Amino acid sequence: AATPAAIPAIGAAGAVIGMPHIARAAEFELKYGNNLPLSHPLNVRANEAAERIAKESNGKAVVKIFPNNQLGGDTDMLSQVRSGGLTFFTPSALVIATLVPVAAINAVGFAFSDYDQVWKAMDGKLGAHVREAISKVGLYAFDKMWDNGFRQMTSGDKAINSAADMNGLKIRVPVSPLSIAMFKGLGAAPASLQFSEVYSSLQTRIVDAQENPLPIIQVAKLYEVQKFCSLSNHIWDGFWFIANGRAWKGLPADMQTIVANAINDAGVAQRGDIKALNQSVKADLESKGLTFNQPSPDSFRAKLRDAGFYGEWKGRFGDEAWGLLEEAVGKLA
Ligand code: X2X
Repeated sequence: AATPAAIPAIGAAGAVIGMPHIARAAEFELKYGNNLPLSHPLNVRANEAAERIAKESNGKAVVKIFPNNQLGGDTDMLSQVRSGGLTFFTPSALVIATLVPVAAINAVGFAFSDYDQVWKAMDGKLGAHVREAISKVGLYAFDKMWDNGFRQMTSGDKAINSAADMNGLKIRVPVSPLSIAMFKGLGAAPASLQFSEVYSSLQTRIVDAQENPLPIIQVAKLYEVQKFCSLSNHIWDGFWFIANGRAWKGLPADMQTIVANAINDAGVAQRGDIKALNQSVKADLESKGLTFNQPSPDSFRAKLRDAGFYGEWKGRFGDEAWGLLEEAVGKLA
């Protein structure tokens, strides 16, 4: 096949390069990997941040983005950012919790009811508590968490109207102990799979259902392999933008400022994108064949309570983190 003469934004390895016209080698080459398609706001805004970093650093710092699991799935990228093979990674709170358990605190089932609660908590004491825990494993977490969204359930055979419909349901969840515990508590048969495997596992019916925010269902084309979408809002999920601790400390202070400002500002803009998409995506997904329903949270909450989910996870997260969560959302257990 002919090689196009120049696709300026795409490097040889498929990486998107912040400022490709800068010919000399950058002093600081920062590799960023993530698990989402290029069209997701996470990548759109990260690309803007990369351009700003190249410009403001006069080409000294260049961020190369490896989207869409090009460098492996979440588990691989998490070990790469720990070893320094990757400078930056954006794991969901659910996923970084395999390393930093308290990071899953925002994902307790049916805790947050809206974005005002979410950002007050994550930009406030709860987020600070989690960032502190992330720093203890040698990673640096930027101040502003990025949005994944409220997670919704999709299924292939029948709509999920209440917790009773979840009995024995084979549902894919991220590689995360909290997700497994929660869906077992709901009576389902959850399977942990990396995001890179979700589309094919639904297509081949290894699992019958999955759960993700609407913008991901759209960009990953999950409507092609699912029929129903239940607006359960069961978990609020966000991405921590993290850096390898040694690489971060190795950047001079002026570079740290440029990079942190660009990434945090892009994160705040990305939150706005997801909020806007939440309004518009449903109609698009309906036109592509998904049938929606909106169940009451009551039967799900009651089932989780009866299964001892809240009591168990209060114990696992500890009184301090649980107290900060309840400060934000009210009494849970
Ligand atoms: O794997 C998922 O479901 C995703 C994309 O939402 C996360 O990164 C947790």
